[in-house]
Amino acid sequence: MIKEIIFATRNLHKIEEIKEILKDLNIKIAPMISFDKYPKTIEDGKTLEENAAKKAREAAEFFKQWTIADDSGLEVDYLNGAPGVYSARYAGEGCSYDDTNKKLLADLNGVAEEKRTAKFRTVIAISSPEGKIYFTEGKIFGTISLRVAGTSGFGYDPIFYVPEYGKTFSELGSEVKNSISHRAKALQKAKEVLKRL
Ligand code: ITT
Repeated sequence: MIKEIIFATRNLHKIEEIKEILKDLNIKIAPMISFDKYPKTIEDGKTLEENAAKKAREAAEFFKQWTIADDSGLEVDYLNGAPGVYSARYAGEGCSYDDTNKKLLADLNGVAEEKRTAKFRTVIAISSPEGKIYFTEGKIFGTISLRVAGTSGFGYDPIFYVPEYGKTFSELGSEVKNSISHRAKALQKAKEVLKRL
């Protein structure tokens, strides 16, 4: 099994989550410091798969190392799957998490609770140093809450409501989120791939 892997992300919350979820695997997640001189990947793919593969492959070829990347999105049924692959910049380039949450709540203003169904999807791409890609995927179904609730996590966590628990991801906290989330499911599958490499 490989001993070390670079996680090609600039999102510190994702680093925390992946370290927690992969902690029982004897594999070092390379520190973000190595990315200081590394140019940001342009996420211009039309799908989560395209963007995840691009992030992983560019870093793998640059560092000549095994690399893992995550591309995630929130797909809201009432909005025909938006924001999806555009989740990070839903309220415009450089927008904050607060901006995207406000925009989504405004777009769903007046929409009844039963029509606010949504899912989070994560695609993980693992790239060999030569650019061969292995994909895994994870999903979680929920609804968009009527207002923000809770403080933990990041992104859409304060408005993503998980019916089985009666709470948003932010209210659930990282331990529960990391046991049921889209990213957790994709990473559990990625773990099986990593064990075989
Ligand atoms: P990297 O590309 O550097 O990994 P990013 O934050 O840009 O980091 P994505 O391209 O996957 O990540 O963007 C997806 C956006 O979806 C992200 O900015 C958040 O707004 C949201 N998102 C992703 N995972 C999430 C999660 O677990 N909880 C809440 N929001 C999430």
